Amino acid sequence: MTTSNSELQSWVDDIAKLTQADEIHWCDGSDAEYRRLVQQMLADGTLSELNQETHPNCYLHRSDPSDVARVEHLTFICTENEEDAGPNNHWMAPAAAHAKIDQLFDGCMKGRTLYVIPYCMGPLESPYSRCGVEITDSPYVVINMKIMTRMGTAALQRIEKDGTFVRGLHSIGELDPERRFIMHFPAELSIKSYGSGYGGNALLGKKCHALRIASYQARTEGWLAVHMLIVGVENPAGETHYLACAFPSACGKTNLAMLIPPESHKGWKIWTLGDDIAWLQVDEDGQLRAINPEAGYFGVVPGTNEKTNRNAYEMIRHDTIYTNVGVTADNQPWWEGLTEGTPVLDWQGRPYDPEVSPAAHPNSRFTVSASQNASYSTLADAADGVPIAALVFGGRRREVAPLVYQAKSWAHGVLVGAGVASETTAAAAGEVGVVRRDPMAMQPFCGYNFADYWAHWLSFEQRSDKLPGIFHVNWFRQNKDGDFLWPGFGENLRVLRWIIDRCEKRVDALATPIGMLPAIADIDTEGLDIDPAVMEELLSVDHTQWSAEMTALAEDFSRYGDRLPTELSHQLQTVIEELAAKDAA
Ligand code: OXD
Ligand code: MN
Repeated sequence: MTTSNSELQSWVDDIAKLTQADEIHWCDGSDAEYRRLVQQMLADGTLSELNQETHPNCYLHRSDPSDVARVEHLTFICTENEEDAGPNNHWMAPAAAHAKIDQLFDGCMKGRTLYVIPYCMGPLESPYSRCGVEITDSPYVVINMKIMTRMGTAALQRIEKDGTFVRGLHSIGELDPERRFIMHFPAELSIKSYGSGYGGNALLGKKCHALRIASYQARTEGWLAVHMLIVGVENPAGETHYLACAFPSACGKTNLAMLIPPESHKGWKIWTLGDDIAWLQVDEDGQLRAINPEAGYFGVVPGTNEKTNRNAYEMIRHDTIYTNVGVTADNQPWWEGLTEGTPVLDWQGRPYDPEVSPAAHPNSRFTVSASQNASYSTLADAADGVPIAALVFGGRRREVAPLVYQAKSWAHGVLVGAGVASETTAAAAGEVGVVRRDPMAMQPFCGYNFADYWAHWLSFEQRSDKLPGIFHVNWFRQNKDGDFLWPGFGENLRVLRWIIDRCEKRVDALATPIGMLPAIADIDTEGLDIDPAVMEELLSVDHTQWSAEMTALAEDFSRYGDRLPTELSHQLQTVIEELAAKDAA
């Protein structure tokens, strides 16, 4: 008997039998275990050493070239009723899904070690945290989970105390894209993932547990799992406000979480609590609080440099696992966007030829402990999380969305979140600038019908009269020539300051049909070389474009039929009517 939790013990026994694993290893999460696995992977070629002088304890993993990203078309939510998964998910009936995937697991660990990874999502002592156990045959998954979660003996002790855990079964299988599935069984709090070693498909604590399964569990338990960074903004007087911000991918979430205040903002400090996922709870005083369920960052490498994200650039110079980057002649990691060094090998280990491939895969990743970040907040370990002053949604929009606006109410804020959309970037060939709807930045991650998710969000208004303000930002407005209107990066602090001033009722705003906008004078542009006419453009609301935007949103909502909350339709209708009334006036 390896655990006093008999359900866990018998599940591990059953899986060992099904997969016919050679050996079973219960992970204790120790540094010695990590080092042992690294040595084993260096010996079998799963990892290679990077330059240990310039990058101590940094390793490179090259994944199978067919296995470099999340696979949304192979990701399923398996609920008894298809409508419960909603039009936002791929669905399979649970019995059919189990049958299909168990057949793949049958005998798949012959000759391999089965690792049992007990992990805790969130601080070990927090009532808001939830635990899981991942079974995997991939040591790469074990070492990544060690960085990304609180993993090992302490987590197992908590599981034995709580008596419950999310079950995640994973095998890399043959890494055959034809034999690859990521299945979620929300009612059973379980996940089965086969055929991929890629982070989002294989590190089951992250997207599978902390977003898809947690969003479902949170609905029954009265909290929210969201795709949001958590950041603290400290002013020169020492007051800190915490914001949770949701953005689709390629919108600079990690950069915002680690923002470096510009020269003009002496005395301001930014504290990172999380860069990807937040779990939100209302406390007994009605205050919304957030924890980051993760303990590390699994971030996109290309583009990271001293200018775009100095904190990230520095934190990945040691004790980091790199996946799918290029290397220089002296074995340093190299990626597009680095200002020094020359790659000699690309991410597949081939001689670098820019005609053939970028040096680093565009989705190459770093895995690093959050504590290595210079702006890391120790409150990321606080059992009661941090109080949230504002929730911020955003997208990449060349036009339409102003630099910042505030929702008129909580319910209107849910509409603002449900309306999040973002333009695809140059990385997606042939589709540059195409607007994709990504409600709450959760399109690939909501474990149930979005209509029910929005209803759950709306229900919070009945739970508290102290909910935070909801805002929308857009750092990506462009002029007709395609130049960005707003400088972005550290200067985004100026916009966060307006948001905080609104929360503290220190500044007025202008009411418009789409929400409350800043007066131009209320965004501090001191020291910025920005024309007042540009600020005017950044803070304008084009009624024709907005009417079209609301029509597109109504069309998207129509997919949800009767399940769409009446309150959400009402909020949308109000914006449409106010836009029409202004036009008529
Ligand atoms: C991520 C993602 O990796 O959102 O965080 O895809
Ligand atoms: Mn993410």
